[in-house]
Amino acid sequence: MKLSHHLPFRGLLLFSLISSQLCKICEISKEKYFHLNPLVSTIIDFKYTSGIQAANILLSLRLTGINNQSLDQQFIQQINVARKGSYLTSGQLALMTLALGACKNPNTSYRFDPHLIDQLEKKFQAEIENMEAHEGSPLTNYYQFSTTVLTLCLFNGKYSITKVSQLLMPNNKNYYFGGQFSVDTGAMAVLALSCMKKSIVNQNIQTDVEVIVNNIQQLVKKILAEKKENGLIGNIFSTGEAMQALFVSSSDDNEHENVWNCSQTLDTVLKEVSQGTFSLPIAAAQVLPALLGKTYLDVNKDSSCIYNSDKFNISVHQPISVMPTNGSSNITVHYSVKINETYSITVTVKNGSVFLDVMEEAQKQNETLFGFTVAESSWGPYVTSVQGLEANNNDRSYWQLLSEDKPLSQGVGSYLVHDGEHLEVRWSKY
Ligand code: B12
Repeated sequence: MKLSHHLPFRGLLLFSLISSQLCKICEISKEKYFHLNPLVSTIIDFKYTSGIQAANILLSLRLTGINNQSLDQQFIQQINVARKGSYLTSGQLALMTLALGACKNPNTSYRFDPHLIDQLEKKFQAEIENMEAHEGSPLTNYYQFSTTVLTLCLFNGKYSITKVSQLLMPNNKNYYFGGQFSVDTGAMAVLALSCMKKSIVNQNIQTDVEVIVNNIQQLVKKILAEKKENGLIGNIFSTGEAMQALFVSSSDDNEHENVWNCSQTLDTVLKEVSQGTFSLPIAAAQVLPALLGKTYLDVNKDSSCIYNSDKFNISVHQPISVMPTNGSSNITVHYSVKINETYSITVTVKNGSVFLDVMEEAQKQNETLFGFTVAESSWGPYVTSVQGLEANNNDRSYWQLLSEDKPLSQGVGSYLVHDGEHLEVRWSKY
């Protein structure tokens, strides 16, 4: 009796499992692999990486198999140093866990440490408690919360599926920054939810499937709504993870194929690769798996690492450079700090300068109005305060970067400024 009651459901689950294995993945063809060389060179130029960069990079190399044993060990060591060194946020620990557990290094001294999962369960709990105490705001953000859930799901850690399904509802405020849907955040949530769906199916659990599938479908709609005419999804830096989300969810959303032309997206990304857009190792690491048809759901702690770097003609000594060669002439740039009032200055900097150079020049000329601080992060320097006013996660405040009144898609350390441009740092809420 009990068995027959479960039969239609089992049929549905089986169908869902089979169709989820049939999901459409487009990847670049072997003849085009050489296009990836600049990306790979940037990624493995490990001397420039911090702990969290190392985690993103190792994860990317292990998923794609563009790796060798000595590189693998160097990155593991770097991550282990970072792990023990300082306080880690939930997302940082999750990314390190994903990277360290993505496959098995044959050297037994690099065995996966199961304590990572216990520690991550505590981080997950702390995120939940913060949301309960602070009107739904996590300690970090939903990108990190979703990465944490994804990791616990992949490594069989403890988390409440029901709670997470409710929290990852598509209308949640944490998917938005200043009213704008964050494609990166939505993509990470789709990956987490897709893993949860798969594990529910495997364990034959009935509850929550509908909510999870509905969340995936709605989030995918929001991601696809951010698709641009040239095929990018969100911006160039969110496109790789958005592709991963679309790969794993195509069985939950039949409209995919009509709405998304995967090869157009691939072509546009490859064009950007050739133009040096992915000059930061973390940016290169985040886009690489999708270009080779891989997703974070391919992490498998029980499989042996593949060392297949010979497939690519890797030139370790030629990472992409963003700095143009002509640094001798000067340009004039207008710069403003906006809190309630706007404080403006015009400065002269060398051609080829980045936003940070402009801020430094302005600070030199007037420390009171243009004094600022930055903190080093995996994406470069992050502006933490201007005029002594500090950004704060608890009240969702930050210093937004703009050019000609439009938000920038790069940080102060990367964005190349132009002659006559109007730059601004604006005290904002997200
Ligand atoms: C959450 C988030 C934010 C939050 C950060 C605060 C918070 N509550 O966590 C807010 C909304 C404030 C934010 C701001 C900005 N962000 Co943001 N952000 C993200 C997001 C979605 C997740 C970051 C994260 O938690 N990573 C995981 C953890 C484990 O890594 P982590 O290194 O410890 O994370 C920290 C840093 O990434 C830092 N951070 C977040 N954004 C940025 C951007 C830059 C340029 C730097 C240097 C650091 C930084 O904050 C994180 C939490 O402490 C990423 C998406 C992605 N793909 O990574 C975009 C992303 C990193 N952000 C981006 C950008 C462009 C910005 C802004 C420059 C936007 C703007 N026009 O002002 C500003 C930063 C301005 C400044 N003050 O320097 C880009 C960077 C692209 C690039 N090539 O540099 C990304 C990739 C999004 C995208 N696809 O465009 N961001």
